[in-house]
Amino acid sequence: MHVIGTAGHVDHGKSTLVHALTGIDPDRLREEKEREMTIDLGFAWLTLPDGEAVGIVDVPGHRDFIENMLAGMGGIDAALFVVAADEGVMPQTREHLAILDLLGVSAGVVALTKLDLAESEDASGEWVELVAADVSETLEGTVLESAPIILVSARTGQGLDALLAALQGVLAQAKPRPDRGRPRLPIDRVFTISGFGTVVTGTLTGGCFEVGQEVEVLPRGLKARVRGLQTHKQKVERAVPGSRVAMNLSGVSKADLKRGDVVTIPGWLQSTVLVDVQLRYLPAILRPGLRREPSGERSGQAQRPLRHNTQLKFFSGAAETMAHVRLLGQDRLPPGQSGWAQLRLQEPIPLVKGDRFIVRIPSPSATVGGGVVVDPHPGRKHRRFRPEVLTRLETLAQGSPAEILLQALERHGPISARDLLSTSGLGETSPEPLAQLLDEGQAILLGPQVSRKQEARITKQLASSNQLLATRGWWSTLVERLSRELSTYHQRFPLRAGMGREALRSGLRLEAKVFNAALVRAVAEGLIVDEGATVRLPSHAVRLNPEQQQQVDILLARFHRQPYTTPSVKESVAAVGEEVLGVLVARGDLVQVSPEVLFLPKTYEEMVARIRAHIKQEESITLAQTRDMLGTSRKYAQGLLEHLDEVGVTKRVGDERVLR
Ligand SMILES: Nc1nc2c(ncn2[C@@H]2O[C@H](COP(=O)(O)OP(=O)(O)O)[C@@H](O)[C@H]2O)c(=O)[nH]1
Ligand SMILES: [Mg+2]
Repeated sequence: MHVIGTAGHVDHGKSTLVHALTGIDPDRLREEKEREMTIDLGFAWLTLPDGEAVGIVDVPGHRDFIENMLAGMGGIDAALFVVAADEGVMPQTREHLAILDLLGVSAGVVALTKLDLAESEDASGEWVELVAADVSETLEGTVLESAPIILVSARTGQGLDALLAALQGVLAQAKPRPDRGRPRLPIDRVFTISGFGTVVTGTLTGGCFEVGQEVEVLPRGLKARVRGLQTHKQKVERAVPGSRVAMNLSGVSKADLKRGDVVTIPGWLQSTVLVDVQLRYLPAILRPGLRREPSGERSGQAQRPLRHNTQLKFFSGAAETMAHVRLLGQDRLPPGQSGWAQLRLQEPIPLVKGDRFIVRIPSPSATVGGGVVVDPHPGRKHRRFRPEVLTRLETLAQGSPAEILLQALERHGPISARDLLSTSGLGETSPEPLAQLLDEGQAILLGPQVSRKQEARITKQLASSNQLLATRGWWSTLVERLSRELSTYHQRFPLRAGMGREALRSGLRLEAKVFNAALVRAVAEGLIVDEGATVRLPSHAVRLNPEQQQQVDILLARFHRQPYTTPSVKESVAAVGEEVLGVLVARGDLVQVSPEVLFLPKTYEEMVARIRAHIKQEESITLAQTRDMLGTSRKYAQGLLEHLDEVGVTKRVGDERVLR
């Protein structure tokens, strides 16, 4: 699943476009309706042509509400960057673009909207061409540099299909949000619903939540329980990363919670007030209200260098607080440059290494920079000019070997340990990071199951082996797909013991090597049962319905009445159907000795014993002797004897059978 965020100047048609694409009006507040302007975040969703459901966060464009906009940007996978074709690039076009750039939202589509208006003013289309060229130039050197530009009108519907196709295209490129088993839901709304109680919403990253689960809300560390989950107004048992989630919480009241708090699982995430960051300072203050000069000069004002000890407003996830900036290694950070800094936050915020943030000057408010959290818990105030402090930050920013490995594993999907180590550039000589990933459960081994302790111990051999590894997220997705495939199959074919391996493999679209290894682990974990040629869910058992059972009872009664001259296969099929007869044979309720002949197992065993005994005494038996001894006909006796030859009990010598 993915989430898209809108961006762009006020009144450029973002909300109207979202409405046209989704049928949902994202402006939900009364004040928004009255002022015809988005003030706070709005939410909608749509289904792409390929069937993927995508959440949309619609943000306000007005300069007074940039901070509300920031609360909606955390966790988005792609931007729907809107520029009105009649007006072109405006101040918040630039400011929102700078924010997307600082947050690293690299997937996006540009919608040049209000095409109908632009064309009614200039039918030649030259104006629109000029605006498009200007937009491309504005995007140069930013994360959206290569984003497709689509001409649309929300009013006439022109270009909307092309826009959807383009969104689908960029999302297909965006890698899915990883499941690291560490879910975080930064709260962007809190409300109550009568009869349900407290509900929070947000964009989920890092892991899944399940109904019934115990959760913790940071920074206050409140304990709560998940009473219900929804994605796009649909109830779900499990919410997945990269989706919009509404979570009904018990154990906390609305008054306990606010925008910016983070819902997570207990025991791993801690709030912090001291953070080491890599800070990028924008080249120019994106001061609101400045128009683009006719000469082509970029809007904005030359910025003064950022001084040590400056107070800035800090935004990350959906949270905001004041931050005191301590520059490390320099006294001033020149415009357009990056540097190390230690931020002291006024209020604690739960942050994780790699989190992005934005900083703004408070008054007159404007976005001045942003960056990446390098160490959320440095523990103490750094000496500002110590080389070892800076070296440590540089190393941290590059990522630990385990992080590099995990990223490579996320990119590649299941891969052998040896190939993983070599593609990530770490080499077989350093199996420790691999052991760490296995220890933490971030990576798992496919193939025979081993305990975590063993996993760590065998890492050394593993580092040079072909044993396949996968991320925990890949595995849990696979487990879900596996059980979905099998349960669909069991529903369709309730009388079959299981699903053929090959059919399952092609349903899962896995290469044989990965499939086989994954199946071994799934069997070992008891997720599926291996029936030889087929596999099934542990819960699946072949069950006859009452009508089928009745037909079976009647048929078996006939077998009991005439055990040696039994109903033929043809008659049996006529009585219960081919599938049910297959079940009876598979279960051993009947033994099939030839294409025509079936016996009850008791009769079969008795006949075999009598034939054996006869041969033991007389050295051999003929077809006629068998027929007479069993009081049956030639057809049955022949079927039985040929079957016994085949399974190796007897051997034919001329017209007689002897024991093998
Ligand atoms: N003619 C025309 N008007 C549009 C179009 N899209 C939006 N508008 C109008 O432009 C105004 C601002 O739109 P809105 O969606 O609120 O802009 P936002 O501030 O970017 O969300 C509204 O009056 C819309 O009806 C369009 O494609 N064509
Ligand atoms: Mg709007």
